[in-house]
Amino acid sequence: MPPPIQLLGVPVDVGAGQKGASMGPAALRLVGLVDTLEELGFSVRDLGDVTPKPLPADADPKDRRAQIAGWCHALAERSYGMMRDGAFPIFLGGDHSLSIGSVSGVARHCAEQGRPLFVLWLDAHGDFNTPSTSPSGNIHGMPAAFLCGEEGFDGIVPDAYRTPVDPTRVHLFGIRSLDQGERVLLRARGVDVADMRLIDEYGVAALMRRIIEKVQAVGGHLHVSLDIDFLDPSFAPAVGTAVPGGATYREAHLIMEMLHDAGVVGSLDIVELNPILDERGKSAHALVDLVASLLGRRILDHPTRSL
Ligand code: HAR
Ligand code: MN
Ligand code: MN
Ligand code: MN
Repeated sequence: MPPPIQLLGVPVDVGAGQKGASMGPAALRLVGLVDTLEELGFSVRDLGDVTPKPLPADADPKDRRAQIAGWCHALAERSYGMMRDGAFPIFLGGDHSLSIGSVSGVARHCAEQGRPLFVLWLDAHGDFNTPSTSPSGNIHGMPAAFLCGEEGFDGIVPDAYRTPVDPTRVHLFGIRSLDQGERVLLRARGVDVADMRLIDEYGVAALMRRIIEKVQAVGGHLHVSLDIDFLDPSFAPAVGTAVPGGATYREAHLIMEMLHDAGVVGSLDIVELNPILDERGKSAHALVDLVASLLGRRILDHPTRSL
């Protein structure tokens, strides 16, 4: 029996430079995410949207960091609960700051189970700034650094959820926009970065196979964090921080198909969809189709043969 799928919306957008990703969960539901998953044979429970923890009485209501701490406190607990339920959780964003909470919940569960956690970060950006290196101050440019245990994030999740991921088990993939501070830190920490230049040269299949084999070798749990700006903006334009030269439609699907066949993925974020920037819903549809490929939709009805 495949695990039941649980969906949780996280309509946060204060981590981004512009508003609108808060409508992402609604758009993903509207284009038929639940039906698509049910057609693949899954039992699906939509848990609705997470409610952020209220700000402390003395906090400035406009304090974006305090607001994100409110979201991520609530989300870390929900994420952990979904994992303990034995579900396959899908977090519907919302901007990428939500991964601070979602992955923290998954990480706590994996740590308790003694299961190595790997993270595949599909993104145009490194999201490896810290509060002291960030040129913009936008927290959606920082979550991967938080996950790897960088400093400057005190109190953003409850202490019981501060479970850093080994940076050598964090795989950034599709990267084509890095700030100088991120470059230095990524190299220093030994994070695995497949930038677009590497993808152009070797292709997504060879690079993904290496990651999959690493996870399989230790029976790990792979969390996939899919930022819509990983995709080329020509077919997924609904993003505030579009960067040209992204993954093609088929590259993205091949990644999802390979991950499905490998059976290593145990949790998923879908982030940064800003429906106000979409064109007739095509980005939202593209994301739902990718989730379908990750969860087993295939072109032929039998597993891919080797050559
Ligand atoms: N690197 C830039 C910054 O930190 C831009 C980050 C944009 N991030 C996202 N998520 N859209 O990947 O401000
Ligand atoms: Mn489990
Ligand atoms: Mn991005
Ligand atoms: Mn991102």
